[in-house]
Amino acid sequence: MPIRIPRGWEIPEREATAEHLVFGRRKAFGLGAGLLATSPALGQDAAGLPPAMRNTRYEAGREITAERDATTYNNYYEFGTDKGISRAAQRLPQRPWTVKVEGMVETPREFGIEDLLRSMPIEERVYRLRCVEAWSMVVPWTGFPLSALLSQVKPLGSAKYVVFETAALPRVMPGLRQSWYPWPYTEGCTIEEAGNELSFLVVGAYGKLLPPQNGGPIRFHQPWKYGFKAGKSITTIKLTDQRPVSFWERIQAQEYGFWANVNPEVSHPRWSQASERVIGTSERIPTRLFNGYADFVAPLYTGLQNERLWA
Ligand SMILES: Nc1nc2c(c(=O)[nH]1)N[C@H]1C(S)=C(S)[C@@H](COP(=O)(O)O)O[C@H]1N2
Ligand SMILES: [Mo]
Repeated sequence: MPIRIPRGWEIPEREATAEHLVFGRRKAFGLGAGLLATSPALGQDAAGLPPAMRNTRYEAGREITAERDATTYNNYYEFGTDKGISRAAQRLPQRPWTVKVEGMVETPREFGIEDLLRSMPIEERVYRLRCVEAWSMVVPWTGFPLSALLSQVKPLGSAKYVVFETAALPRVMPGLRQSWYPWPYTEGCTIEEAGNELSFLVVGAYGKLLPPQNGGPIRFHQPWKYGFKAGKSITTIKLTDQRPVSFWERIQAQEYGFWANVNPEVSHPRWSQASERVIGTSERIPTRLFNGYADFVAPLYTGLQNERLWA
């Protein structure tokens, strides 16, 4: 830490298929009208999201889930316990929005979402998402590596964990009235996991600003872990030497642990994790170890055999 991640547009030409460029802040990027006119992906709703080239290092190997499915089938308990919260979530104000990065760092800082959109190495990654409930999708997220943000604040050598705290706004989140839940929704990972190249802070999806129901304006995603590890609508990122007890672990530690790495051979106490239901089709497909990302992340867990690494 910090690890430098090559930006999508820095990968060799032969690897980059340059699928689509998303032109948001046209003026800010000084793009001429000619270029804009030739861009097929130019869409009005892309305003605010900087140009993001797809990083083809991360192959999903499956068809991208329809945008409509990914943005209307959501888990976001602050808005309700069923999947149909997308309309209710529109009440979550997206601006102004700041993310505090604090705790065991040399220079604690508060970042405005606009600053992050301007200054971070933004790229698109098509990642698989596997929920612990045994369904999955494939989403083209726009964002930047967590390590790029952490290098701005310089974690201290004593920092061992990264904790994500997410928004809790009773005025717009009816779920918070269910006071037996340990709000705010909090998640975390080790500093080594945080530094892995796959650990991604997401600010967009499908070439648009990330909609609130998917965790707008900023959420986390580690595609080798069950989806509940991916905190939505993050307000604070804290570096600490104490392992955090996250939202689901506090509710039911036997079912939802700290590590929560995807493993088809380790059943949830109440159901099998061997296969998953693909959202948008009625297909069932086999689940893969580390959700298919073992090449990237398996080395993180050498020497940790005594930990409960799987959910
Ligand atoms: N703040 C918050 N973040 C959250 C959740 C939540 O209820 N609240 N649900 C998690 C779960 S269980 C999953 S599977 C993913 C779902 O992300 P998606 O709706 O974008 O598919 O978000 C995760 N992040
Ligand atoms: Mo989930």
